[in-house]
Amino acid sequence: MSILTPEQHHQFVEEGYVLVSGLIADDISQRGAAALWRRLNANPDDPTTWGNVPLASGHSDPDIIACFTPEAMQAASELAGEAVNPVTGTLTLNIFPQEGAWSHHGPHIDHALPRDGFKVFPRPMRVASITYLNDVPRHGAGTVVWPGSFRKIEALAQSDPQKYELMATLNNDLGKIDLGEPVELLGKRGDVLFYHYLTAHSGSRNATQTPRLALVHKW
Ligand SMILES: O=C(O)CCC(=O)C(=O)O
Repeated sequence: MSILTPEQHHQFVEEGYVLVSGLIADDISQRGAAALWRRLNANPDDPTTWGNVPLASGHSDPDIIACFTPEAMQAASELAGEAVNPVTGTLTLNIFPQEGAWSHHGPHIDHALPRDGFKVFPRPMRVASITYLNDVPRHGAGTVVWPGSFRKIEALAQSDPQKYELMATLNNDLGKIDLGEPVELLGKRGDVLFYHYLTAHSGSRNATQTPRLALVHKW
């Protein structure tokens, strides 16, 4: 039986992303968040402990890894089109409150660092996920996505497969196409965003007082 609804599958196919609300049970995401705070050596209730937390860090704490629940793994597998590998460690991206106005950082695609040399075809990953470990209000560092952008980016790649052999080259040329209007995704702890490997997306500034904690995992 499918864990995702036909509407959720449809959204992923049409728009290149889907935010699955409440995919992670509340007690599991709560324990995951508490474990991540411990691992970051910071206290959610004491902003004086937030200063030295790095933006990105890898973790394999059992309570964090437990957030990759059977339901989340099944959803990832459904969208990947094949069973995804079990998770033993994950990257976390934690965006603490920042001074100044909210903005996103501009669109990018993943796996596009020149030194990595990832190719566009065949796809270098099956599906990407971002699991939110706190509620993400407006301007609270929600992920920004460009709906349907994966089709336009794929068309650009196919327009000159030699030129666009590498993800890095394709990423550099995103400015050449009209990606349309972006959407700032808002959510709750336990929601999981899945997106297609060619979906343009961006992190965004955190203009609230609440840190945004998330697990970022790509299969
Ligand atoms: O932190 C976010 O919401 C976006 C993360 C991102 O852009 C990425 O993982 O490539």
